[in-house]
Order: sequence, then C-alpha cells, then structure tokens
Amino acid sequence: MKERYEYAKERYAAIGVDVEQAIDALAKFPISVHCWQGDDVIGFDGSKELSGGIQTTGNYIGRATTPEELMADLDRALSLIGGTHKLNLHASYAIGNTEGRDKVAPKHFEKWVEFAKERHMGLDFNPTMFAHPMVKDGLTLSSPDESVRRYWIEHCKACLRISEYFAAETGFPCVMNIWIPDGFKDIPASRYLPRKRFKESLDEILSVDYDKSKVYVTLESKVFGIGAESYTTGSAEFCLSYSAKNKITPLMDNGHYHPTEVVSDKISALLLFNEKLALHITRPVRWDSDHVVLFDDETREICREIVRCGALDRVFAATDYFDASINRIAAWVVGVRSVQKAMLYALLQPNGKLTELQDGGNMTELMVLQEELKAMPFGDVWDVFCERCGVPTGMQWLDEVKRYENEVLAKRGR
Ligand code: RNT
Ligand code: ZN
Repeated sequence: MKERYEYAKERYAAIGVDVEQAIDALAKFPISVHCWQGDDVIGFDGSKELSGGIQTTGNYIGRATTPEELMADLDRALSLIGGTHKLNLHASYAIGNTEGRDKVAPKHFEKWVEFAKERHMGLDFNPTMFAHPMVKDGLTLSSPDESVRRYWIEHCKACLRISEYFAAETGFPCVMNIWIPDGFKDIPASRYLPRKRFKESLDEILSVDYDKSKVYVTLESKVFGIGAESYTTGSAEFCLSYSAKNKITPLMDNGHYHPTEVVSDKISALLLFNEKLALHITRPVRWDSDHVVLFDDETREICREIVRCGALDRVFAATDYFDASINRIAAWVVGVRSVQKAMLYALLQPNGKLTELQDGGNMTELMVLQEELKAMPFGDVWDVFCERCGVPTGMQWLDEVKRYENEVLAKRGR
C-alpha cells in the first residue's frame, strides 16, 4: 500500500495537489450522521409507523427497537467510519417521554448526551412533526386548527431548549433543523394561508431567546411528499425567503427538488447570501426515495462545490436516508463513507488550474482535464485515509457487519 500511496502522491503533486493536505482536511470535516437509518425512522416515543409523506421500504432483519439496540448499532457503524462526526437525533428518539412531544425535555436525552460525550461527538437535533396523532389533515405548523399549531409550536420551543442543552453539554454547536410535512394531495383553495400560518408559527418559535452562537436553526424545504403531491407549505421559495429575512440557515435536501434540478448548482448561490448553509445528503431514485448515498456524480459535485467555494467550515453536512431492505448498519457505513469519498475526491481536484482554464475560455482543455482526473489513483489515497483513521480499507468492513448480523441482529427475531 505504501508504494502505491507514494505513487499516487507523486501523480497528484504533478498536477499541483497536496494529498496530505486533502487527507487532513477530510479528517476534520464532520458529517452529521442521522440516527434514523437504524430503526426505519420510528423512534421511541410511541409511534408505530411512519407518515408525513416519507417512507421506508423493506423488512430486513434486526431493526433496532430500543435505545440500547440503536446505540449499539450506531457504535458498530461508527467504528467502521473514519474521521470526526456528529450524531443527528430526532425528537422522537426521546427516552422515557410519556407526556407528549410538546413536553419533551432535556431529561429525555440524558442517555444520548452521555453516549455523545463518551465518543467526543457533537449532537444535532430535529423537532419531529410527523407520525403523530396531533398531525391533523397532514398539517402541523401551518394548520388552521389553533390547538394543532399550538402543540407543534410548543414542541419546537421545547426542542430549542434541548438543542441548547446539547450544545452546552457536548461543547459543540447544535444544528436544529425544522422540517414540516405539511401539504395537500390535491389542488388547494389557498396556497397563501397555510404559508402565512407557517410564517407566524416560525416567528413565534424563534421569538424564544436562544444562544445563536451555540444553536443554529435551519429550515428545510421540500417540493412534494407522498400524499402531498400538489402543494407543500414549506416550499423552496418560502424557506429561502424566511431564512434570509430572519437570519437562520437554509437547509437543502437533494431529494427535495424537481428531478432535473441539482443541489450542487444551488450551493454557490446560497453561499453568497448566507453565512452558513445546511445540507441533507441523500439519493433520490425517481422520487424522494431516500436511498443510501453512493459515490455518484451528484454527491461528488456537491462536495466539489463545497471545496471550490472554500466553504468546508460554512456548510453543515448531514446524511438523510433510510433503507430497510438491506442490513441497516451496512447502509449507514456505505452512505457516510460515500460522502467522505466524494469529499476526498473533491479535495484532490486541482481547482486553481481548472478555474484558470474556465476563466481563460479554454473549455476544451477543461473538459479533457476533468475527464482525465477521473482516472487518477484516488482509491490509493482513500485507503490511506481509512488506514490512518484505524478503520478497515476496501470491503473488509463488511465482514464485521456480517459477524454482527449473525451474532446480534439475527437474534432480535424481527
Ligand atoms: C423529509 C425530510 C426530513 C426527514 C427527516 C427524518 O423529506 O427529508 O429531513 O427525512 O427529518
Ligand atoms: Zn431531509
């Protein structure tokens, strides 16, 4: 491996790329790993099935159904992923909350804080406004029913307090992402009123005093959901405008746009007008299907944009997908490692040279060089990154997942 690495280093040096620098930058780039891949987005606060226009499909053995199981599974996954990361929790992962989501509190997350601290991880958070009886006619913060709106406003305020608690306990800022499933299956009479109510709900939530240097509130838009095909209250225009006006951070999920739109093209525009930018990295297949993230063109392009804009410390990157048809731990590992691969690939680009070609109008050479770069010995650098992080290279990590499946998952009997 050493010889191959030396060779790769030389090849990259010849095009002006410092491989060591790229490896260091990757090791420091945190990905917020979503907890909900481990249990098909069910959580521990009583909900039995998913709703809100999102769906997991598949019935692979071994779904985690208790906090202990989910933590153990997360540990397995994290032990196979190099670098420093954060854990992204949803409010529905509260432990021992029997009083309702409007009453969720820091005490319900003590075990998660302990888990994070022991692993020196930061925590991110999400109010959970789906899969719950207080979602009425598919609406939450944009509902015409005052009691429904009130319930979810209180929930979000409670979540802000939990986010502050996470930041204080872990020492890392907490990203709190607001996403609502609100929308209509068919053509609504008013598109305006639900958005107006959503705006007013957000205003009330954000009127709470919270430490803006420790909690970053983000707002995630969406174009449609299953059962909400004709209209979503939290559209792109709504969320971008609201974020800009109220100085919170916009969040783009790359499954939430029309099929030919790409998030990679939107990053530079948002970075020009926002201090920070948040991303949910997923893989939409024909719809917002939340397939496991792969080392594919768009994931690479998203990472290239982050790197080319010099924005590694301005972008909050999180994974967001859920596949119940394959080993869930493998799904976690493939997805997060794919984001890392894409980031490493991006860090190994001769960006100065490429930009020079563009600015010089030399589009022929730009195309040829970009194609050549695809055949650079990227894999050898990736292997060294894994080795230095003390995680398996190549496919070896799957042996560990298989062993765990036989010894632990298979015995869960579901
Ligand atoms: C749904 C959004 C949202 C959820 C998670 C569980 O389409 O992407 O981010 O996936 O909050
Ligand atoms: Zn998302």
